[in-house]
Amino acid sequence: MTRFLEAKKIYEKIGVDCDKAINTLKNISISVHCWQGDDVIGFDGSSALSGGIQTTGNYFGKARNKEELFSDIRKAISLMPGKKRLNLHASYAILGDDLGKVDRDKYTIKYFKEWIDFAKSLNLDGIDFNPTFFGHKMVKDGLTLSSPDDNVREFWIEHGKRSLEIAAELGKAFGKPCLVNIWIPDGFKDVPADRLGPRLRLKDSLDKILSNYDKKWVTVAVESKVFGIGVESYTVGNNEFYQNYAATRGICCLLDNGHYHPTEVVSDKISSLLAFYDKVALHVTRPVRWDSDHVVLFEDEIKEIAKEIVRNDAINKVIIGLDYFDASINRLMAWVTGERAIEKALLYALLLPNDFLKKLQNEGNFTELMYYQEKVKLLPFEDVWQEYLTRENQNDDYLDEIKAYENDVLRKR
Ligand code: RNT
Ligand code: ZN
Repeated sequence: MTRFLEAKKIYEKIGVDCDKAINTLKNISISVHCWQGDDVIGFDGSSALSGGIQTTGNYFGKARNKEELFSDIRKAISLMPGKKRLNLHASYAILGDDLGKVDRDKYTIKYFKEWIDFAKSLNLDGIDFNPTFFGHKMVKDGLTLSSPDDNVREFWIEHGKRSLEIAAELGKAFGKPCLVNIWIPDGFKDVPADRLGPRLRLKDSLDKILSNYDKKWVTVAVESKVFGIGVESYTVGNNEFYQNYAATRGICCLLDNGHYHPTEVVSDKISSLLAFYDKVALHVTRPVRWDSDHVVLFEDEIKEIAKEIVRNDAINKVIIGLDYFDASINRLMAWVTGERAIEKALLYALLLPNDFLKKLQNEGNFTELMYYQEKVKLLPFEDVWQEYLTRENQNDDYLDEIKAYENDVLRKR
């Protein structure tokens, strides 16, 4: 008997159907971020990251232009099992002759047409979109939408509006809503003298951006953060600000699991939001001390996040996106390993006897609950994972594939 068939029997004993789990997993769409390929630089003139986010390392072979990034994404996606969308930042506009002439407050769908064709050529399930409020000269004193300078705010409000227009076209192009996630870097290194002013200005700017957009094709989320590098003391868009903003404006929250205090966990926040919102968006990442953006690995918190999605019947409510950037290792290896880690976590969660465990909790049978929660950790998960990969025409040898690509392509850059 194959290892999978044996594993299937073992899972059956605790009431879990492995085929059902695999079939569910292959339809969960993961939004793959374009920005892992070039250290979040983009195509529209920026040369450095700013706003509390940073890539470290200078592993060779980084994508330097559209052709290289397309090639790298194509390769990385080919090694990722499951259904995928593409997550684009506005800074990846393909401006052509308009480079240096047309700024972010004037972007239109025409600068993203090639991305649509590219995503379609890869059979992706859609494109998500992010206005880029960083890496630009109109970030003044670290502020964008919360700036006291009217011109600065006005520029970024226009960028936000353009982004929603572009997103509506992206949504239509794939026949499903495009997620627009708003993250701004605004904050202060040291103790501010006025905490309320910037927040009131942010609230007003967001209201202006959202005053008119196509709700059929665009889903809007706001992403909070606790602090960033160089913005340690105060973040304008913190968790409380955005949760209240989203609740009162009928939009959704995006939880980035690197954006909270180290003992706070996103896995515990998902259900709180599900109690009030139809949709919750995620940025899946891995925080390490002060960094919020390490490559996702198959670790406890990612499993716990996946459990919350699966056991609360929230697969169609939670919009999953990836968000990490590592320049110290092969960038494709980072991309693929992170995507596979969330896929693994979802499969792991789908292979748990969730109803049975819930029942034990509701009966107050915490003794057995502990016993079973501990027991399920060692079930033959790997055999089911391998079977999933086989059915997705994948295998575990992506190291060799990436090494070959490194030698044939990256080394020559
Ligand atoms: C930054 C946020 C944000 C960015 C991307 C590039 O801390 O997590 O989501 O990482 O928009
Ligand atoms: Zn994020």
